[in-house]
Amino acid sequence: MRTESMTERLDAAVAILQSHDQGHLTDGLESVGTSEVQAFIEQVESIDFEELQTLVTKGATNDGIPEALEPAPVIPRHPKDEETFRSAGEQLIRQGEIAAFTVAGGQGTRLGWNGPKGTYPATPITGKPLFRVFAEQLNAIDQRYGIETPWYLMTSPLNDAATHAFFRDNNYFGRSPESMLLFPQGVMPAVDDEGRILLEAPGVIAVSPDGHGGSLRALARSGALDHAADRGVKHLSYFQVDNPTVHAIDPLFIGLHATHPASSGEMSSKMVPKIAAGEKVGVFCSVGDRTRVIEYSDLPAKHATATTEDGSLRFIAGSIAIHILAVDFIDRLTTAGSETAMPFHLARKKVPFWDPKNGETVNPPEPNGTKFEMFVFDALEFVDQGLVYETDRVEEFAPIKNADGGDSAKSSGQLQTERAARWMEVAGSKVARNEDGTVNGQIEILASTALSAADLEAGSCPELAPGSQLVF
Ligand code: UD2
Repeated sequence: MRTESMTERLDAAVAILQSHDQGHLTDGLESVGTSEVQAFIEQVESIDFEELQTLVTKGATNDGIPEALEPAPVIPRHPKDEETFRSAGEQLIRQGEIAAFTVAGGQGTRLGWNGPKGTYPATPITGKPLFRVFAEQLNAIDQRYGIETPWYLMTSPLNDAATHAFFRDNNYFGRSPESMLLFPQGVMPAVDDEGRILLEAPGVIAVSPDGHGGSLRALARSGALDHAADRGVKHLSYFQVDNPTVHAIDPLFIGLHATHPASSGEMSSKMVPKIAAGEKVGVFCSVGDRTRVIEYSDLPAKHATATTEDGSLRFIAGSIAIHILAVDFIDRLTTAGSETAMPFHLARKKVPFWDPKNGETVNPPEPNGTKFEMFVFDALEFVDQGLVYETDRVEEFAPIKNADGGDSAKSSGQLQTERAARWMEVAGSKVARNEDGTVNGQIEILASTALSAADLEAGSCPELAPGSQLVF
């Protein structure tokens, strides 16, 4: 039954819709129940129609690709004073100034997995889910430094409940639930080519997650920034849910971010050299005094394929979506006015919609609508000095994005094994390899055993016999 206040709210929602030429969204509303109407009102109330109107009339709010694009300067692997920076990072970790932040709100469409991506089996032998891989790393960090690292995990309204349930069912993988905050990101409505918001069903507006750039707003809105500030956390170590070899908390990277003269300590990023002009990663560029990431789909071909005198790619710094962001910086970005608003990117997509003419859901064969997403790397625009640091691909980039082929669990598993093999070899252990140099077998090294090659003690490592599996 509709209460009086609900009727008032519905009237107000309808008035808002009409004033923005979106009155068609009430089509079919008379056929749905009270709780659906309630949910519809909440959806309408959560939409920023002014913002949407601007996006529809002006298009993307990013400025397009600037002409004066230069490759961004990069801090090389093993930089000068490496040990000093690592110690500085370790000090910050020990002082409890670092939290982990995972973005896990994506829909994982390419993976075809019926559940949050973080629940996907990721390791080559024991098939540990991604969330567990990260949790075990954090457990090892906590043990080593005698701390409790806060972990912020952004879900989406589509996978939030399932993600909560997964952690509960697995006892938070031994982490204290108070140190964790799971929160859903925002959504944006999808519009048709006339700028009319699409209906998914009567009383249900078609929305999709607002991109990982929405994570900054979501951190503020969810109380995660306050949670961090209350605990004295100064920086968030940001990574995507799809990369099981990420060093969730990396002392050297943290030290560079917080204390290197080329960093303003607001936001730093890791890169790996691209292996091919067409590799699907964004590229770090310089525009004037700012660092920017230009997404692979936006980088003009003349830049993507340009080479230097020695034949290597000119725009070679591939973004592997690992960043550190200062809590103060996120706070500034999310509380200041529109001058620090993150731009939206537009993507034309096939958006299923409900057609009131025949009361049926239509699955369009061609893209029929536009979705709006923010990208976290656009925050670099507001950074004084954004540091970009080169890391090793095998060491920390083995993403799982597809069900098979490149960037699949299989290719990632091979990279995980290769990394483990290298660590073992550094420690003087024998690893069976095939003639082509690939590892002849599979290896998983537990985070409690080692977080990097330096943690394996020379002479005390097991060996990998040909064709065998090794977990230690
Ligand atoms: C991303 C980067 C690309 C490169 C690559 C490295 C973008 C646009 N592209 O490509 O430049 O760095 O990663 O692996 O970032 N996510 C959310 N909410 C959303 C959308 C995404 O949480 O609304 C998360 C998602 O769960 C995943 C990550 O962001 O962890 C990456 O998203 P993606 O799969 O759309 O990006 P991808 O792989 O095309």
